Amino acid sequence: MLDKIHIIQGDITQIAVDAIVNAANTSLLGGGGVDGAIHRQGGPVILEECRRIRARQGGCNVGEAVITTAGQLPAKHVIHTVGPRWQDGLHGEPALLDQCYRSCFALLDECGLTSVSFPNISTGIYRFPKQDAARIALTRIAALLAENAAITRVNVVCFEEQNADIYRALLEAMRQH
Ligand code: AR6
Repeated sequence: MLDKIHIIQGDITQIAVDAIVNAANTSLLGGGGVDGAIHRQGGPVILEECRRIRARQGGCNVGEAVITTAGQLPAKHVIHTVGPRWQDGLHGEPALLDQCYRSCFALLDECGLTSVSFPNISTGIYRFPKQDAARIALTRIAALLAENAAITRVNVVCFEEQNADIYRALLEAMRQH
């Protein structure tokens, strides 16, 4: 399973996969960080679809996920999930971050998608501690891969070198066990 996980340092918008995950907010109307990059590169069609989803269900709750087209991106779909904003760790932030990964995998399964790229959800503007976020992400991704044999590739795309180092070290430690 762990051999299906690839740590990549770079820009998630440039990689062709079935779905890239966006670290969105509950409004689904765009923002800064990776959300801004995805909407900028993908074009207005993504926002149009987000608006339709918003009209139907009133945005997206923290820990949940919705799927749209990927517009002009090389990926086929964008899965928008909303990570928790870090307060002090006592407001359910770890469980909510874990739930983001579960929600994304549920959509991959539902839509029959087999390859996905994740950004480091919540670790930018939402300030989730990077090491903790990486542990939660990799533990959950490994567990979900064990349950879903159809997924052939999971990229964890780190924009920052520091995150890439954290993820590589953690994945190596998981391989040793
Ligand atoms: N490719 C991959 N990762 C990226 C890219 C990129 N092109 N750009 C930034 N990152 P953030 P959050 C990394 O702030 O913390 C938005 O305004 C970044 O270095 O994008 O979940 C939303 O609308 C960091 O490691 O998302 C929300 O309001 C990671 O992506 C809020 O920010 C996540 O950082 C969500 O905050």
